[in-house]
Amino acid sequence: MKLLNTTVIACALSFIGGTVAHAADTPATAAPAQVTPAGDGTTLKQVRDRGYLICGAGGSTVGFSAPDQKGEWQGLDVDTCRAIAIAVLGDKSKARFVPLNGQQRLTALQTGQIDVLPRTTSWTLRRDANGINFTYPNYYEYDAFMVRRDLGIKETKEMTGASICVQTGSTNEVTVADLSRKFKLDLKPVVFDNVAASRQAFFSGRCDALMTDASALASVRASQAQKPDDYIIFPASGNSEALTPSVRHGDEQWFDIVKYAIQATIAAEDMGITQANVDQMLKSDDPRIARFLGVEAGNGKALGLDERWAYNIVKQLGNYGEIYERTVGMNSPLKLERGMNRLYRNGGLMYPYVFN
Ligand SMILES: N[C@@H](CCC(=O)N[C@@H](CS)C(=O)NCC(=O)O)C(=O)O
Repeated sequence: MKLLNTTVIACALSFIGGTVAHAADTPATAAPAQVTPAGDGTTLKQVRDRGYLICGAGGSTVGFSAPDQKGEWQGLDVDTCRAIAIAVLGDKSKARFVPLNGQQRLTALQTGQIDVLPRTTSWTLRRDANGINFTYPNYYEYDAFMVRRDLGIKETKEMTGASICVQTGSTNEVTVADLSRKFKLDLKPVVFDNVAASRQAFFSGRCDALMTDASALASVRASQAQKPDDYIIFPASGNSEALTPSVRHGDEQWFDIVKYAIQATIAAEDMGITQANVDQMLKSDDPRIARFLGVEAGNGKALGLDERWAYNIVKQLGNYGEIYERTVGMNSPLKLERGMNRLYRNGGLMYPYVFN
């Protein structure tokens, strides 16, 4: 096994920090509007007055959030943002996206430059305790390494001395250090602020491995590798992480709205409500479905939303399973198995809350 001898480029390990700026290499459809950090109930009013929702996004991970060839944002995190826009404003086109790197994302949320952060962000104790409220996971994940197949490495314990391209301010940066310590691997992190630069560095041979969420690696391999078959991906730590959209502390109503907008996609799948049958379901005599779709009023009023908010989400986007398959699953280039992201009744971790 031949490993590259590299040095660390930059290494500011930070959970929260940095300033917000547009990534120069990723198109933005919204300038970060100046928003005052919200107190109770003010985010809903601000979003309504503004007329659109502002979401923090990755910008370069196809399947989660990236503009397509027409410049339209697509992905699981993008549809999560659209679901919230639909709940609040009734229209999926009323969502705008600000690309943020790993270090910028939490500050942008805390300072009110974005309304919500659906950006492959793992739910962690220190983030949670530092001004962020995580809502409900939209993707359960594990971390992984991607290496060139011809290196012949197939598991973490074979990585001794390897150089690892990794993002600043990510959970992955911590895990690389942990793995090195736990298994005495002498891993050499090569740390980047810019996700595009880290991927480019890996493909140009600057690092032996690229380390991040397994889904992001599948995305990078499918969308950026010249020959995807030349690379293998294997689990890094064996730990799982819940990628979870978050809101800032201080606005409980907004917290509930975002949580239930995500939940609505999961509950719809659980109740068998799809984009194709949702109009039919309006006539259902199942009281649970009638309440969910707003045929029987109450849920909308409780959240401060239109009674048809959940109906509108399913009508415009589909349920969680439909969104999953379209963005990262079998109907997408990534072809990721549902795995942990199946409904609980099918052996997964996604379970619906009670909608009454
Ligand atoms: N889930 C991890 C990693 C998140 C992360 O940094 N993801 C990479 C994926 S390679 C990223 O920077 N993505 C930016 C993008 O999606 O464009 C965390 O919350 O720290």
